[in-house]
Formats: sequence, structure tokens, C-alpha cells
Amino acid sequence: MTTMENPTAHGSGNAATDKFKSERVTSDTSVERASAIYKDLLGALAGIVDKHQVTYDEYRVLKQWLIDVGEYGEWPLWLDVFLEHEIEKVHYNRKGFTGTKGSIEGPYYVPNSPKLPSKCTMPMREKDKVAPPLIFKGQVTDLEGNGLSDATVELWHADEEGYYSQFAPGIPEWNLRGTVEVDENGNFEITTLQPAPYQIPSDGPTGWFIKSYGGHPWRPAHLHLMVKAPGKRAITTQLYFKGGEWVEDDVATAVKPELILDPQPNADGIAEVTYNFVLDPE
Ligand code: MBD
Ligand code: FE
Repeated sequence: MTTMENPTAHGSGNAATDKFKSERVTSDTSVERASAIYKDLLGALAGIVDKHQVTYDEYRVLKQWLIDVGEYGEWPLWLDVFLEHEIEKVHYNRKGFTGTKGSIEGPYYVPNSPKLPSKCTMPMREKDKVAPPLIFKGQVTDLEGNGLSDATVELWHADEEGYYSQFAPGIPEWNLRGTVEVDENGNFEITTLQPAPYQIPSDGPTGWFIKSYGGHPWRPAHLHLMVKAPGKRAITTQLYFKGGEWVEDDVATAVKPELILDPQPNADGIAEVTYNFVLDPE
């Protein structure tokens, strides 16, 4: 974990890279499949170089930038912003899901967050409460609508400044992270904060990349979720807010219309929304 005074691209990037590296990943890809993928990958690159008559200066800038992305630890960030949504789409279609739609995990998930009861308040600091509260409730069910009593709803999101605990300095380890254990009918009621739009750090190579093509670095305000139950396919998803800034133009291309919430004030004037999760069988 990186310890630094101020949040920087370097700091959050390296924290995300360290987190990812802590688990060595593998895939059972065959030699034949690897060969076919590499051939198409290199063919696509060759086609781009030829189509745009890429110069030696541009090639050297690319080489420098690739080195910088690694040194800033920003591969998890860049890949999850610009590529993960395509992987998620293929995953969703190949598996034939019919339950709740998924979305990208992003670089800031941490497993094993503290368990919370079905009716709970997310761990937060006094200062986080400048953001308006949000009551987020619902039920986890199977495809037939039966409540799943053993389900868990893992929730993580940024604070009012757009920082995620464990990826920016000075935030309690599990701030705005928790694993909610639903009640005997699969219900949960979580009090948290309304997140703000998220800006990709602009002081690192992912930010430079966005600037170089005249793009914007924003994601709409979002909640990250992982919903699991024994014998069911786990889903990783995100929820957004109707009418929110950048909902129509997410830099990470991760918004789906089925994932947009429309909270309304309850009797106490607190924004409240119900969203039910439907899990496919394994
Ligand atoms: C995020 O918070 C996020 O969700 C993604 C996908 C990329 C960068 C930051
Ligand atoms: Fe996020």
C-alpha cells in the first residue's frame, strides 16, 4: 500500500496495482486460442499504423507513455476505464444472464469488507456527511422472485471528494465499504451517502491520454455492488442516478439504462430508492 500525504494519480494508481498484484491470476487459454488472439491483435495494430501512417515520433511517444502508465501504476485504471466494458459485455452475453444487468468492477474493489446487518449504515466519517444521505433498499431474489436469505450485497463507493478508501491517503480502511447480509426474506436497507461524479486523476498518464484526444475525465456518480448467494451466479454491477451529470457520457462507457436509480424523498425528506437484484442460477 502506498502512503502519501496528498491523493495523486501516482498514489492511487500504485495502490490499485499493488492490490491487483497481491493475487497472481491465471487463465486456461489454449495455445491455439492464444495464437488466434495475438494474430488478430497484431493485425489490428498493423492496420492502424498503416491506416493512419503512424510516424516514428508518434511511436516513440507511445513507447514512453506505455512505460509511464506502468510506472504510475495506472494499468488497472486505464484498462478498467477503456477496455473492461467490452469484456463485461462479452461475459454477459456468453453466459446468457437473464437477471440483473452487470457492469464493470473498476480498479477499486476490495474483497472481505466488514459484515453489516441487513438494516445498516455504511461506515463513514463525520466529514463525509456533507453529502446528502441516501437510503438504498431492496430484495435479492432468484429468477422466480423467491427471496434469497443467504445473499450478501457488497457495496463500495467514493466519498464526497471522489476518493475511495484504501486508494487515497488518510481515509479509514473500510470507509464506505461493507458486506451487507440480507434478512431471512432477502431484504436489505442501507443508509449511505449520495456519491458525487468521479473524475479520473488528471495528473497521471491516463489523464494525459484523455487530454491528448480532447476528452473529458468524468464518470457519473455511482455505487459499486457485488451481489452473491450460494448456488447463484454472482453479479458485479454499478448503479447510477437519473438526470445526474455524465450519465449520458461516462468516460468508462459503463452505464446501462436498467442501472439508473431515481431516488425520491421519503416521509422524513431523505432520498430513498428501492432496487431489487435478481440472480441467475449457477
Ligand atoms: C472508478 O471509480 C471507476 O468506477 C472506474 C471504472 C474507473 C476509475 C474509477
Ligand atoms: Fe468507481
